[in-house]
Amino acid sequence: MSTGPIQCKAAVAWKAGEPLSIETVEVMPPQKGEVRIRLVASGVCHTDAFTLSGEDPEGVFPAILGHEGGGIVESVGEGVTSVEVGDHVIPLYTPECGECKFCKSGKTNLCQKIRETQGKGLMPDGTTRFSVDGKPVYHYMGTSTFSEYTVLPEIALARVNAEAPLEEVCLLGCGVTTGMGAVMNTAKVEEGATVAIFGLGGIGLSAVIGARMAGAGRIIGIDINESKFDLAKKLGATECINPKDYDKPIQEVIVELTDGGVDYSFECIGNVDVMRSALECCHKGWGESVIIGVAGAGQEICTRPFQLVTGRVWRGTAFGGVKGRSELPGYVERYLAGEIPLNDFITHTMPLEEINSAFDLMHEGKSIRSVIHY
Ligand code: NAD
Ligand code: AHE
Ligand code: ZN
Ligand code: ZN
Repeated sequence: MSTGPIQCKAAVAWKAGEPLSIETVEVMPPQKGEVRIRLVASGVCHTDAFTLSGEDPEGVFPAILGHEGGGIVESVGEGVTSVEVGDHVIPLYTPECGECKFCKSGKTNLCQKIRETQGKGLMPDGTTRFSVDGKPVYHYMGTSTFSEYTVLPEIALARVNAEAPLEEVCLLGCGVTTGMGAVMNTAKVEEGATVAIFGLGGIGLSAVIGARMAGAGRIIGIDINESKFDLAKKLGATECINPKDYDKPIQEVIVELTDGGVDYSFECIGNVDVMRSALECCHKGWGESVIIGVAGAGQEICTRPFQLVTGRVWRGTAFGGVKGRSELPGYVERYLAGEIPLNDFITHTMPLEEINSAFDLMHEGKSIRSVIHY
């Protein structure tokens, strides 16, 4: 049963563009249909940096960022039946209510039951569970994992096997599931296919894993930071190229390398110019490009419509098309079976007090994933 408010440490983003500040926050008990969890670990994803930068049209401040967490249920609100105190859970920024038009469609993982309030940094009842010295602090992506405790709607929690270390499977809360799912669910890459993956960070490297699992014949990794190439090759990339090594557009280089273009491409950066390259390196008649990267307010993609008229397809994906409550526990089982090398992604670990160094390492191109241990 739920208890009273908890005082704990959290990293608060007071303003866009400023470092996070470690504060004592008050976390209210879970209300009807809600669950309070104690975070054990949280990865730092580029989307956290994107929102902190001020580029996110949905960014509200002050807020507690973080959406790649793993935790243990501390208390449950009225009516909660699907999880209980002590359960190991992964927060879901894409919830799964099972009842809304989207959930019932069988065509998408984008449950919309609480999307409106989530995008405003609020719980479904339109209020926040966080405050500092009585001043309300917003939620982020419905998860706010950069806190020792957070509150989520029950529909935004995946209950997972307690044998899995939360310090590793937290990465399944966003990055690794997104990249693998984009390849396997969104594009449905088939055996023997030629694949190009733009951006070899946490998302792109997970797409490499997905492409290897799908049996792709050629997996071409593209990045301007060559320090990413060794791990990309270890995980399954058959070749890696740096656009800076060529004096012509990278799409032309890839079309030449692949006898007309790739079957599938994935943009894992959030750069609208690279999104264009990713589409245009696809094979005429059938090549499909999937946008994973998130671009800032006011940014737009463009290409000649002729690219689509002649058979290329442009798609996008969120959380790799994965339905969190029903499908994420299976990813954890695949990790436990040794199929998903999460440890390869964790280049740095640190306590919450050092969270700003995780953002520095990301911007310097030195990390794949930093994981905060609480
Ligand atoms: P990251 O910073 O770890 O990796 C980005 C990589 O792109 C880096 O290796 C960087 O060197 C490379 N890069 C940058 N500019 C480049 C260029 N011009 N050409 C080639 N490579 C370039 O980021 P991440 O955590 O892997 O996230 C990647 C993107 O995916 C971000 O935009 C993030 O917001 C987005 N994302 C989307 C979803 C989703 O559900 N759609 C989920 C998670 C992350
Ligand atoms: N708020 C941004 C969009 C951000 C965005 O696209 N987020 C992805 C997940 S990124 C995880 O690292 C997502 O799930 N999108 C679907 C959704 O409903 O938000 C903006 O541009 O407004
Ligand atoms: Zn993310
Ligand atoms: Zn739903």
